[in-house]
Amino acid sequence: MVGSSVTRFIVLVGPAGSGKSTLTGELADHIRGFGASVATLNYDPAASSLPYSPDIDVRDYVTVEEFMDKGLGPNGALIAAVDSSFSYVSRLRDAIDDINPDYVIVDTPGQMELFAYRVGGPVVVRAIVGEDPAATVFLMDAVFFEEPMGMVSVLTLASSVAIRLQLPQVNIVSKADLLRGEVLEDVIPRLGEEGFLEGLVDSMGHVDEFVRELARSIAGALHSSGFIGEVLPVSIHDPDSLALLYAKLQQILAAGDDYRFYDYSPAGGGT
Ligand SMILES: Nc1nc2c(ncn2[C@@H]2O[C@H](COP(=O)(O)OP(=O)(O)O)[C@@H](O)[C@H]2O)c(=O)[nH]1
Ligand SMILES: [Mg+2]
Repeated sequence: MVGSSVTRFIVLVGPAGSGKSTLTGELADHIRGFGASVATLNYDPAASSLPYSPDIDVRDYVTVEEFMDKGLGPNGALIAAVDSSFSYVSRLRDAIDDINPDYVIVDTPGQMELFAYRVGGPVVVRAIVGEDPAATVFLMDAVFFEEPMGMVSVLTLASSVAIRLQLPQVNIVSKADLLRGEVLEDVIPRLGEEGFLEGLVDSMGHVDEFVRELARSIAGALHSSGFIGEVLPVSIHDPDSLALLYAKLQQILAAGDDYRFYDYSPAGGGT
């Protein structure tokens, strides 16, 4: 890989606290261990301290404080900061090109409206990535996998991000070391099976029937569209899980347009 001129982008997206910044550092180290060069890009203008030293940092160009000084609250200031960072995107891209790494891992803010609803986040990501291969890793905190409604709700959010970013997306359960053994063994590996998630929704007691039917329909659509393929459990305390994530990403990022959408499993026929 050394001397390769193609830079591949791994964009980590997920709610605040889902483990993006931690995974940025750990995954970068892991990939470097295989001899590839990795640059980390912090795109969170509100990050106060990071568990890794970013090679490129949006905070060198824009901070939330300057927008809070103009009277915006923390959330509004963050969104304004990301929107305004578009003016600096070419400088960030130049900084990446100067390093010319095999991979760039992009750490993003946890304000989900940036990537699930608004156009600002996706526009910035597209401008940074350009024509290079890129994939999203969507982090779903293990806590959402304790009951079926949590799973449907966080997978729906994951699908909103996929619709907005329009990149191949790997959905991971982060902090998988916190999962109960039975969820890890009997639930996560079966999420891609037809009817499995709907079955979990059906098996719940004490749910309003309208809500049950809504969750059921959404689960069905997420499955039949091919969106819920493989959901990868990942823990920074389990190097094997990082290896598996890296293998998935290599598969997607090397394959280019053949893997344009989610169905990147070898058995899948694409969408
Ligand atoms: N148990 C466990 N904790 C984790 C893992 N990854 C991250 N964390 C913790 O989750 C918290 C939030 O992580 P952070 O990377 O700041 O999340 P971010 O807001 O998405 O960037 C921190 O206390 C991390 O130490 C993991 O794989 N397992
Ligand atoms: Mg963070």
